[in-house]
Amino acid sequence: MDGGSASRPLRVLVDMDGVLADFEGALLRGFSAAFPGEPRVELEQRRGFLAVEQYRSLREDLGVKVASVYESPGFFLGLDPIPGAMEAMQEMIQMPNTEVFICTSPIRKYEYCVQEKYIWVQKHLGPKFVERIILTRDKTVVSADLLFDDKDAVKGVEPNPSWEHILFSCCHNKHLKLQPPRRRLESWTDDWRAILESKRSK
Ligand code: T3P
Ligand code: MG
Repeated sequence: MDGGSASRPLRVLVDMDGVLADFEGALLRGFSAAFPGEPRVELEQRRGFLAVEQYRSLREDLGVKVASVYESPGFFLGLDPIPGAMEAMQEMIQMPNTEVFICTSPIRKYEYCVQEKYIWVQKHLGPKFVERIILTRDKTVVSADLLFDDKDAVKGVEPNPSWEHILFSCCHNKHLKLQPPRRRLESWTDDWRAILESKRSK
């Protein structure tokens, strides 16, 4: 069912880092290149959303070192697309009765990150998606039906966000057991279309 012309369009928010753009892969590569002699956290060993905390737990000074990688100019621009993500977004934006937005947070040291996120979207998804960027440190105040996000707990000032958070699988969250009714999307080859349809029929 496509929702029909009388029904309200389905509004979908798609996170950027960890969902469209491979933050973790680039971080490990960047860290290894900048600090070749230092211990590193392989992707299979990643636990917890913030890489800086896991590196700090290895050795105090490694936190600052790993943060310097994603705070550097060119980091966010150089991220690889997550497999299947660009194709899924191009398909989603064409779907009838569907409104898709990219909903992403800048890092605190925003100088390069903000501009580079815009350029990345222009380069990999095109100008129509640049029009659809929502840049915010608080996703709970944005209204939508769905949010695909790799962060295990998306928190903010609104205790009851309008969207259902679908946890997008990423190295740091793969091991987490979700309490029902929470749902996951394992990858963009998994059935994201069925998740959209499940919200339309409600
Ligand atoms: P996004 O909202 O697109 O996932 O925190 C700011 C952005 O950087 C946010 O982007 C998430 C990403 N990020 C990580 O994915 N891991 C980290 O350890 C940090 C510091 C940021
Ligand atoms: Mg993310």
